[in-house]
This record gives sequence, C-alpha cells and structure tokens, in this order.
Amino acid sequence: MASQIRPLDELIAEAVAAFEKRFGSKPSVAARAPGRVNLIGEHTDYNNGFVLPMALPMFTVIVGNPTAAGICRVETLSDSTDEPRYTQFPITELKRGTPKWANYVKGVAAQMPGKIPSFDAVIVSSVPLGGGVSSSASVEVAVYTFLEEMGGAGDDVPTIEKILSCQKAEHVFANMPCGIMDQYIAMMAKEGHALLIDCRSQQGRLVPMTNSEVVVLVTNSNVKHELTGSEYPTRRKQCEAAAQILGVQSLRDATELDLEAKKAEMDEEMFRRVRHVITEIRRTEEAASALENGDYESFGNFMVASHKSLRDDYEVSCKELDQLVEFALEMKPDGVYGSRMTGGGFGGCTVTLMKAEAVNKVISHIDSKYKAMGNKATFFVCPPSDGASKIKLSC
Ligand code: GAF
Repeated sequence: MASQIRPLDELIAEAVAAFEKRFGSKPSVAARAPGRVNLIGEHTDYNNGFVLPMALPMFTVIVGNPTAAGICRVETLSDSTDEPRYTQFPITELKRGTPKWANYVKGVAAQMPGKIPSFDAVIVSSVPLGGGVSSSASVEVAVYTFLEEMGGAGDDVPTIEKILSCQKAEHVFANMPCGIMDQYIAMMAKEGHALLIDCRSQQGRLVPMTNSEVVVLVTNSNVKHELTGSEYPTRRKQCEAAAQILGVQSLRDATELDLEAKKAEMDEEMFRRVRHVITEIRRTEEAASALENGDYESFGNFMVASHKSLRDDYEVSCKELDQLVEFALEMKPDGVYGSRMTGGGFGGCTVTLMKAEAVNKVISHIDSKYKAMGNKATFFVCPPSDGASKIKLSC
C-alpha cells in the first residue's frame, strides 16, 4: 500500500503546538514550501538545459515570530537528525556551522536582500530527508517566504532573484554546488502541473497533469550512499571542462555531432558524461511535448532512456534504484508507462508514471521483489502540488 502523506493542516498544527511549548507564545508568521520530484531532465540544470519537475504534496512548514533580541532561536521537529534539534545564533553573525540542518536557515537569512529582524521559529517537514526529493530546497524556500513575510524583502524583488538567493544559500552554507531546479520548482510550482524549466533563460512552461487516470508514484529506496557529497561537484566540474573542450559556454550549446568531432580530445568517461547531458536535454524537451499531448507511452519510453543514460553514462544510479526501476517496468503490461531514478542519485527515490487503476498491484509487486533483495521501500502516490506560500494562521 502507498504510505499516507501527512496533511498540511496536521503539520501546521504540530509546528504551532511545538512553538507554544518552546517559546510560550503563539506564532504569528508562517510559510510552507514543497519538496519535488523530477519527472525527467537529470543533471541538466547546471548545464543550462531543460528539467521537468513537479512539486510534491509534501511540505516544509515554518512558524514563528520576529523578536527584538538579536538572537534567532530555531527548533526542528525532524526525527531524522542525530544533531541537537534546537539552536541559537545572532542575526548579525550568520556563519556556517553545526547543527547542519540550521545552515539552510542561516544561509537564506544571510542572502535576504532586506534587513531582517531576529526571530523565533519551529520547522517541521513531511519531505523525506535524503530521499533525493529536495528536502533542503523546501526548507530554504519556506524560510525565504517566512522571512519575506516578516518584512525581510520588499514586494518588488523579482521571483527569480528569490530563487537565486535560495540557491546561493545552498552553495555557500551547505557547500553544495546545485543547479537551479529545486529552488525554482519549490517557489514556482502550480497544482496539477509539472513545469518545464529552461535553465538558460530561467523561464518555465506549465505542463498540465490533470488526467485522473494517470498517476505519479514516488518510491523511496531508503538507501543513501556516501558518494553523494563528492560525486556531484565532480560531475559538475567534468561538464564544465567538457564545455571548454567543445568551445561552448555550456553543454546546452553542444550537439551529439560536436561531441563526436571532439571525441579524441576527451577520455572515455568524459565522453559518456557529455553524451548523457546532451541526450537528456533533448529527451526532456521531447518528453514535455509528449506529456502535453497525453502521449504517456512515449513519455514512459523517454523516462526509461533517461534512467539507462544516468546508469550507464552518467553513473549516478545504484543497485537499489536499478532494481526498483526494473521491478516497476516488469509491470508494463499492467499499466506502467515508465520509471527512472530521480534527483541527484546514489540512492533516494525512483519516479514511475502509471495508470491509476494499477497502483496497488504495482506497489505490491515492487514491494515484494525489493523485500526479497533484503530492502524495504516506501511508496507515495503524488498529485502535483502548489509552490511556496505564506500561511494564514487562525488565532
Ligand atoms: C540535485 C541538485 F540540487 C539539482 O540542482 C539537480 O542538479 C539534481 O540534483 C540533478 O538533476 O537535486
């Protein structure tokens, strides 16, 4: 069976109750931002390519109050951390440090364009941590929206600037040189839609996903391999070095013919990395059109090709993700269109597009086969949700 996703109201109520317990007053400001699943377009955002994510119905919620103390006091209700769940830091001295989860809060506060007051806050999230579904961007964008509500930035800040501030927070305070996808979708998502983002022009095109007979199944492998931290920056550097060899600003500007022409100047590994990026950018654009036309068969085929390319050329998959994809594809005759790993890789989740009527049968098949390999997966059926917003708290 698919897991229940915690209702937003329940998250808000939990955060408010925890705030009252911790700080002895009611919070007056609150905001939320979703996690995301990327349908296709992996490791293309930092190459100025296309991505096609949608927001999950899983959110980070932050509630709190501005204070005059100059000291921020923040509690997380996450039970997935071994670190202290409560921390304090001066608003005038925002530095990267421990606990690590607080770096996302400090990082965004440091990037806010206006002057922000110190604050007390409680954070709660239903976005699985380390699941490759962008829990950190959901914190960043929720915190940005919260601080904006406390008067941190004027209304005239363009949305793209807000997105870039959250991305910079991740670069500087989490030391993760991510692309723009996660913060963009957390800020800009629309219920019932995926969003085709052109990471070069930074424009998005909404792609409706309102056919109730088709669902998105997110399957958490519940594994996270240690490689994640070092491999992502390495891939990014390889892409930048390859762009130099190809004489282009980014791999978005290169074709497969260009790549063939420069094959002799690259080692075999770099060649495969670039082949993934170039073909994935093309696949993503074509897949978005297929989805717009309701051509789920073609979309599913693009997903499968994307997975193979990530597995063989970009080498960011892992045994567990490959198994989950394989088990899902065994259910093609029952209504699975396609399946692939999603997010940065080396663990985390797969995404499967499939007929709604087959959900229970497909979950049961994947679950039993994955269990037989000694693993336990978690399943979520995910309608596309809205992006970040402030929350009006009832007194
Ligand atoms: C991570 C990054 F944060 C994104 O920017 C993106 O590169 C993704 O991995 C891979 O597509 O989520």
